[in-house]
Amino acid sequence: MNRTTKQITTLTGTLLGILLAGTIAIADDMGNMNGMPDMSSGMGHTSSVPTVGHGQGIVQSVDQKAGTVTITHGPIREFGWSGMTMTFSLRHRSSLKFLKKGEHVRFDVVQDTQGSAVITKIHPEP
Ligand SMILES: [Cu+2]
Repeated sequence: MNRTTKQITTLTGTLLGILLAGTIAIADDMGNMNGMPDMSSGMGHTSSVPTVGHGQGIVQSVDQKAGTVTITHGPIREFGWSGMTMTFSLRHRSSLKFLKKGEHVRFDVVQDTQGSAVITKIHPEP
């Protein structure tokens, strides 16, 4: 083995080392990403508590632009909420056009990951 070959071999070894280090770093990143399903399964665990609340109340206002409805609602047992007036987002904005001020409604509500209340179903009380 002459000197030049030896240098090349050393260089190749170094490059291989860098590549391997890079591969390990990527593997680490993926390990972190794999942590995300763990987090969501953690959230799934908390869903043993009912995740859908059932409410009824009176529409105070509808904001078509914001896609929200403000409702004075009674207690929502599933979340331990007492009655109050609050603004909800609607999962299906199209439901907004059926709502008007003063209307009595029943609705299903969930909490998104930020803890905001989102109505998934809403209909006038018969
Ligand atoms: Cu409320």
